[in-house]
Amino acid sequence: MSFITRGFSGRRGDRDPRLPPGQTLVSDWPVLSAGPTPQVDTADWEFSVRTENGVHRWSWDELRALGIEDITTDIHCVTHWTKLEMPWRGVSLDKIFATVETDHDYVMAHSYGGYTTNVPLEDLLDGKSWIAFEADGEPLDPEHGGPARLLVPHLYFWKSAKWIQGLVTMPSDDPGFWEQNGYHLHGDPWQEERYW
Ligand SMILES: Nc1nc2c(c(=O)[nH]1)N[C@H]1C(S)=C(S)[C@@H](COP(=O)(O)O)O[C@H]1N2
Ligand SMILES: [Mo]
Repeated sequence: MSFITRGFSGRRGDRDPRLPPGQTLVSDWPVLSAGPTPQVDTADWEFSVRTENGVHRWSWDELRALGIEDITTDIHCVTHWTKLEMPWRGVSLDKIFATVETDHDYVMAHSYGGYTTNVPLEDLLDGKSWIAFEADGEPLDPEHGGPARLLVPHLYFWKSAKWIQGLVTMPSDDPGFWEQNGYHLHGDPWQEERYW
């Protein structure tokens, strides 16, 4: 009896503290897409932010000229996989919002292909999110959201909209695609905000 108890608590003690509750480590990188992979050429690519005050637009080169950062972060999918210490490169949303004025507290992220997801603006600022275009030292594969995706690693990975096209600010926290289908409005993996 005591042998079993020790063995069990020993395994629990070995659990990686970077692993949120209910998550398991993976070393590969699963692909999860609700629809087909859109083909987006960087020559035609445009990123926009629309607020109650107007629209801001960036071409591929203009966005990258805002300043590219190296990021190393863990990612957590609501389907229970976590990938640790992934290297990414991208432009911080702080750089993008430096010239944007809004009184709205929420944004809807819109992707090429029609996917949407809602995020509070405060979860995108202060070094918490990026428009990412490289992962694992390579340009993002189209199936992983290339040429560019939103990266909000402190929330479940469904918030990291692949093939990002733009953000629209909102006065209220309206649900996006998965949120309308039962996923949590916020999605903090440490609070296990999976469904609602
Ligand atoms: N445009 C778009 N972005 C998306 C999705 C999607 O279906 N379409 N799926 C989300 C979900 S549920 C997850 S877990 C991650 C998966 O990203 P990956 O395929 O690169 O692992 O992308 C998120 N972003
Ligand atoms: Mo997901």
